[in-house]
Amino acid sequence: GSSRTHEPNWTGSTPSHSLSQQLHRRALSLASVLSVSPEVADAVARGDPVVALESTIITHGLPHPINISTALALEQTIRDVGCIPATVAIIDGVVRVGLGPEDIEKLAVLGKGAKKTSRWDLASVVANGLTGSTTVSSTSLAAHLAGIKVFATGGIGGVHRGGEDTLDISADLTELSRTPVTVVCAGAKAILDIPRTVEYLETQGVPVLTLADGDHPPGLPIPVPAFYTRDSGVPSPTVVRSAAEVARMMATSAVLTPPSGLLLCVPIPTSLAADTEFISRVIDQAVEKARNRGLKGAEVTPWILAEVERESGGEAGKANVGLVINNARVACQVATEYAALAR
Ligand code: PSU
Ligand code: MN
Repeated sequence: GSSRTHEPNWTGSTPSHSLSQQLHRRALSLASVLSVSPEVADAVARGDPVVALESTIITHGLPHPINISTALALEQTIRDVGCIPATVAIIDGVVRVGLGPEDIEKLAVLGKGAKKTSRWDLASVVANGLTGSTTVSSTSLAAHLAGIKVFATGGIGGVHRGGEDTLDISADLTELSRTPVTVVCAGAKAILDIPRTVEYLETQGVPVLTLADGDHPPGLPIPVPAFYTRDSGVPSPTVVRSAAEVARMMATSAVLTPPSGLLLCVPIPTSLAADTEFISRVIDQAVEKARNRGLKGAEVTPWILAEVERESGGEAGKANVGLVINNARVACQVATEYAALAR
């Protein structure tokens, strides 16, 4: 006969506990769903530079067997400059940060048999004990939970062409606005609407930085790069000239504009870049085909990427592998500068 608010009693055995206390007692510990490899955990604890890597590029982004060689080469590139790589994936219902070569090979062989997993379906894949690859959004999230500040990938997701009607906007963009990790990429592929992608990042308060390199013609404005090519036609909102400058912005953003991350775009080196007219034609045709097939949701990006690879006759694949390695090197420089600042 008390006047206290009625609360459901889940177990019938703990009537004195509030619902929130019961939920809390039943909650999983983070450690039971997220496992950080000892090597990565030690490096993070010491404040040494660690660079996270995603796994959707392994399962959905690149064909077998260059997905294996690229994933292993990425890790080696990071080690060669004295940093620790942390490839992220979900293996049998556990988010793993820091994979061994056997896990990488398993994912590479699974390919599209692994579930491409963003923040959206992360809890469902884990709760069901499945194996999945992580996109930029879920990799950033896992990296942050593990204490990692920098993440290297090829291209990020963005606003799809026609996104003003479909609202197909990658979860990568909103993740950047709520997770303090710097994502190093070569821009967004021109399969996307790059001007709207940059607009959306502005709305979400995500700094968009482009690294100026020696390949830029002097005197011209620096554009946001477009993955296979160096110029999307969109001027970069911010231009940076060194990894140290990026590290200072990360430190500033951490205190002034939390919890947002930063997007660092690294233009593809001129020697690897695809011919703009050729690749635009291939991309336009692939996007049109995807539209005619009525593709929706998570399958859109991998389907278009595979079509571009196929139709470009090797041109796209060559660019792809080279630029991811280049991005990993820049990510190491940023992670090293940030680690030095934080000491
Ligand atoms: N863009 C690429 N290569 C990729 C991807 C995007 O050039 O491999 C992958 C990344 O994992 C990215 C994801 O996070 O696709 C975005 O998918 P969606 O558009 O469904 O959000
Ligand atoms: Mn989408």
